[in-house]
Amino acid sequence: RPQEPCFMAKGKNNSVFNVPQNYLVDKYKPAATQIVNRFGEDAGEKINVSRISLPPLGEILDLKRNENFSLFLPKHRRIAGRLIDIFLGMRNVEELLSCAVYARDRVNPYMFNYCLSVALLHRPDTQDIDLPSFISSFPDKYLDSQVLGEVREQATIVPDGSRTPIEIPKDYTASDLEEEHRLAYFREDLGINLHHWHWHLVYPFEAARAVVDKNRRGELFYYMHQQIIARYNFERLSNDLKRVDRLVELKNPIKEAYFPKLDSLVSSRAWPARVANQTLSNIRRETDQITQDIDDLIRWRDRILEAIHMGVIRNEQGQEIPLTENEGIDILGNIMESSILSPNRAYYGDMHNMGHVLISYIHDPDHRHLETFGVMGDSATAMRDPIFYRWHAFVDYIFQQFKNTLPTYTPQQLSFSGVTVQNIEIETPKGRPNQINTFWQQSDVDLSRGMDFQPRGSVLVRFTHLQHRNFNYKITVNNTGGNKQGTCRIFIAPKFDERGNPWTFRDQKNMFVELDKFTVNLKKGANAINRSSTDSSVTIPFERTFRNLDNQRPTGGDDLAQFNFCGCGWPQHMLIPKGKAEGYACQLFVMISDYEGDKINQTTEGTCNDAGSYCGIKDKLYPDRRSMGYPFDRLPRQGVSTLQEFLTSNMRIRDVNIQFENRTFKPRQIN
Ligand code: CUO
Repeated sequence: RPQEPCFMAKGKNNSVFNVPQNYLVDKYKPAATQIVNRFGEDAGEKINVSRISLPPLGEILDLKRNENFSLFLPKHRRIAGRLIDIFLGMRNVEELLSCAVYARDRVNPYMFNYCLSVALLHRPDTQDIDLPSFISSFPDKYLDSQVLGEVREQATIVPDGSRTPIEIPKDYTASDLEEEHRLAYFREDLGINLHHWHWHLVYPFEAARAVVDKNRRGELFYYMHQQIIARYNFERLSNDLKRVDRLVELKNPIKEAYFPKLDSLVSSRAWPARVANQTLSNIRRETDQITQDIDDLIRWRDRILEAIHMGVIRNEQGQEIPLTENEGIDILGNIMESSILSPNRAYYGDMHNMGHVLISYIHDPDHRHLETFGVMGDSATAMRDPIFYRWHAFVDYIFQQFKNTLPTYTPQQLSFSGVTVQNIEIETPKGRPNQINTFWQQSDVDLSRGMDFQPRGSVLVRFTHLQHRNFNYKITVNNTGGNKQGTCRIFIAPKFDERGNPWTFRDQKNMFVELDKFTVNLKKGANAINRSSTDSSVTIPFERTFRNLDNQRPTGGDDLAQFNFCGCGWPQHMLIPKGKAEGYACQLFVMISDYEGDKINQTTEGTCNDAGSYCGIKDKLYPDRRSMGYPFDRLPRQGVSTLQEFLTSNMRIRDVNIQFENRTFKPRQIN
């Protein structure tokens, strides 16, 4: 197809796009030929972009290119939804490419990246196209702005090949005077923040219904965030801090401060900070088309609590829908978040999202200072801020109120006839039995994709993160019956509370962190189950969290399909909480549940299927029929007050110790 003089943009493998001239934004048109020459010189592959009849972008362009983009803002959500629909509506990949190239230089870059990512994840014809790691597209959302300055400097001065990694200090957002800073390694972990971004990318709360309406997505919103709070509390106890206080009084000063030290490369502005003891205000920001009172949130909370205690919600038509034992939590998740699946957004509101918004505008509620939102306004950055956990502890508290109304599990429901877990052990090669070792590790990640400099070449940034030694679970199960299948569920929790006292079951159940879940085949007699910590159904491997497509692109087929969707998954390096230098007493819990009650009839092969616990499986049903968090998702039956009393013979606990060594191991290179 003949092409006019074209504009070129650099892609991977040094590729360039041949673009029809009318696709250029006006300011580049006079310089089209020079631009072609500049970018075309060392081009490897040339990709022709066809001319199509382009859809009007209209309101999508209201968000300027140098503004920040937040999915929590209703207006941004709405226009992002439009752009997603445009991308999804393209008839084939060729048209999608044309449309994306046309939109790229006009639309806000954060929004463009988000919408195109959602479209690529959901179009049937783009399943073999991989998404670049978000950190390499937008390093500014993850890294100290000073480091980005150094990256630019090094890229300009030092030739590729002679560059040395730029080290990010482990402590850069605060000092030890601030006790919350003890948790910075968790809150600011690159992998955790990437997981959270991906989770919300896979489970958007507003877009075409077919995109939003995934199996049990409301319940997964509850469970994935419940596990974040459980993990955070585990880390807090490991650092001699008490469990996080939920944000109850929305009108009282918020004692936690946070200074993110991030600069947006898109807006060339610093992300706003929050000083200690700031107070939320009603917000009224005309440019963002948002007016929201704190009292609205309080009203929504009370209506939701009323629905929980009445056991029914009222939909928009005024009909009552019962909150049932199995599906109630899914409805409630969609109401609380809220998503477009909420049966009555007008009445139950948009509580969790608006909490993010109110908090993120605490510093400029009426836009008089022309400031944008803080880190709580973006799912890529929200988990950095201590207030995220206080807000989500509050959200989780409401979910737990619902769970507390459900019938408790009876011993008959929990047990598995003829199956006894006889022994469980943790084994680390050359390590002590039932001890897990944690330490600091450094790793390098290449940031060159997200930085605008010439000539290119990799620039490595070296960061320090928590890590643990890989270990194995060794589980012995006796089966007095014939061949059968079970689901092995593995959790861990601290053995004692903040005061050093043993837990009551009703408190400890919320502390259990899921480590793994997998199907086992049991034969008659003794069965030895061996499982590596690296096979966890919760995590994705380090390389996938940080993948850089320039160098790590798989060759095709199943590898590529696996590689695609699945930036969602808890980072493997954060599987195990930090523990303590003197050792930290924990309880490992293993249950073999009856597969007949767990089974979902589907195949899970070929798709990204290895981090199902928190992320589900792409285009499939959630791979476990039980309530998420089972068996710790409900209050215990009458008469049970401790974990020991809760156990049936198909469950077992074992004391394990998490031994933290305050030593930093040298880097491995990611790409
Ligand atoms: Cu993931 Cu509040 O939902 O951030």
